[in-house]
Amino acid sequence: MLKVFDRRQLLHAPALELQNGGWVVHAEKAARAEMIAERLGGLSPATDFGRAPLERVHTSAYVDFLQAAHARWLAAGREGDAIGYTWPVVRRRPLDLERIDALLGLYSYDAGTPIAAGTWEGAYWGAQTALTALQPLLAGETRTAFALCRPPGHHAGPDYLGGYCYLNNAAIAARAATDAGHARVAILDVDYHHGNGTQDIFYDCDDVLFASIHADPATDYPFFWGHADETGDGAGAGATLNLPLPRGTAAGAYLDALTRALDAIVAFSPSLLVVSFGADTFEDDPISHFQLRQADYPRVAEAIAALDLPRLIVMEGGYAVDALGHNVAAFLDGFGEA
Ligand code: SP5
Ligand code: ZN
Repeated sequence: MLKVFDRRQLLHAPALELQNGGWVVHAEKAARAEMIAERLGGLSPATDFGRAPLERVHTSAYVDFLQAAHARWLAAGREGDAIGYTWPVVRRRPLDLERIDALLGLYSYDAGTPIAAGTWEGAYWGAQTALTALQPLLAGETRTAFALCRPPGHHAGPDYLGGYCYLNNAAIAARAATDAGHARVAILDVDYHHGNGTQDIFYDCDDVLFASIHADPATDYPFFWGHADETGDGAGAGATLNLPLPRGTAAGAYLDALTRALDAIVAFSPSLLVVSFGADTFEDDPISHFQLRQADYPRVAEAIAALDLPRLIVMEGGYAVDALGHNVAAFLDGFGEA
């Protein structure tokens, strides 16, 4: 199994996020990736595929913004991490605003996702990590590849950041796979949180299926997406499947939902699978409320492996830092490859 990790991702180091009315130490720490890398070993660095594959899922205006945002923040006389405080919500319209605060509002949807000095470089190499791990799958050289991406990606949409995510690593890889000739690609999202960015990117597409198992957005972030009645639009009608589960869900009900998601993937008949894997479904995760144990992760992986599709595993969330390396290793073990 090829495992890709690029240390330049560690340059992204946001300090604080707004949670429950106060500023707290940011949960998406560089130590997360370091713990996983240390536990796994045998990792390869990323190759540079440039900006073009990023712009197949994100608008070039958004990518330009992300690349320049922190410099604009400093130029406005600020210090520390760039973060918005005004969002356009329903009256959003195409105004040509220049001010950094307006741009931060325009291109983001939450206050948990600051742009720090190293964010562009970290996120850029996160996307390249996913693209690098995809290559041996495109070449038919392996069945399983793991992209140790950080920052995560599944909350980042066509033209917005949020949920600790800036560039949608899984979506970039999925689109690169269809561009390379895969007629249909499925994305299975098993992070605790709904992958709203991935859903938005492919909502009207018929060549990428998005299936997600996540905490019910009636109680959990990101609230405004991930409800069961969101099923896709236009040509993509029926190519989005949301399976929200209540807080407290443990392995039994989780694996039942997984069976439903896998059945939908089989019915779609893709030739490649991208798995957005978050270990924040773990019982001891500090910001999440499912009850999966470490021993459940190989069972989840075995069910996915039984589809017998080439699969790219892309790292998303998981905030119980001490257990994270072990949970990821347990998941990867379930694919039965060295
Ligand atoms: C990639 C990913 O997992 N992103 C998650 C972003 C979640 N951001 C908001 C989390 C709010 C959790 N509030 C619970 C506080 C517990 N003390
Ligand atoms: Zn998550």
